[in-house]
Amino acid sequence: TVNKEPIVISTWNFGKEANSAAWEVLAKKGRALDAVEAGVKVPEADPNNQSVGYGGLPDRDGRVTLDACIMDEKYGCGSVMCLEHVTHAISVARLVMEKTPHVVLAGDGALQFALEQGFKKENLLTPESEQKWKEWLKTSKYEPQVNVENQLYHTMPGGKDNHDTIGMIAQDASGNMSGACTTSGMAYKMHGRVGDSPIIGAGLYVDNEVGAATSTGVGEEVIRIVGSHLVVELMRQGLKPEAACKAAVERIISRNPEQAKKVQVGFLAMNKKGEYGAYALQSGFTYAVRSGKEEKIYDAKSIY
Ligand code: SD4
Repeated sequence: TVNKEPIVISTWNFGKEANSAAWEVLAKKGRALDAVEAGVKVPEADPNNQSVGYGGLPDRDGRVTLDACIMDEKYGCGSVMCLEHVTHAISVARLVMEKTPHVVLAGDGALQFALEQGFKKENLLTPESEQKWKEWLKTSKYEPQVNVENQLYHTMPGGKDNHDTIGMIAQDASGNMSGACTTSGMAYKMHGRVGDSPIIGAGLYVDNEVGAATSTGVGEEVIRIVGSHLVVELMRQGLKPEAACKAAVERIISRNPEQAKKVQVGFLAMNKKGEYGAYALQSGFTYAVRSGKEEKIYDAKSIY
């Protein structure tokens, strides 16, 4: 049976405020797609959130580059990768889906499209984020370092600087599901680096027949297993959301157990019954739920 009581879930503690914005749409029997866009715009615009949108930590060249994607109830999807100068990457991703024959726009082309659609060119690097970057430059070599992202993740487990991509999934009063995922990506990444978040099937996947999933953490690990799509397919085979998320996490471990101990990846999923669950490699992954029945932050179970 398909759940028709609206519900929204999203990654990390700040998902709570984002869920509230999504809930305003859902409570009025609005569309899940509109709800997830409205929801993730909240952290995108928050300068205190240094991992999404405005105020996001820059790459090692000092440039804030955003990754985002959105998916509706009919396999419609849109994505922007490495987009600069526009806070609401998710809204640009939605317009890629609705106004172009394409699914993905990247870099300069994504910016060009956004400006044509009326978005204003902004500076996304706040003084606070610039300061942190300059501190980072003092000790970090200004050249690609193998596993620098892993070191960053490792030193900040669940920390503010790196672990806070928002992925959101909603189900509306018609029982339809949609999802959105948006991030400034890994702090101090190489310029041009794209994570899992804007890759359909990796950072997000929605199959309105089955359910939806999203991910957060070291994107490289998620891309290798096409994580969110994997979680959805496991739910199709009958696994509950939490069990499906756990199986995806175990897939990451099976590839390289030593590496998996050092990094964080978390999955969050919901099925058509409105059942939800999550699982992470490391402890510290939290997610927020809002429905007619509850407004709550949960700690995800984890392997380590
Ligand atoms: C990325 N998955 O760019 C994102 C980062 C992230 O919490 O989730 N941070 O790889």
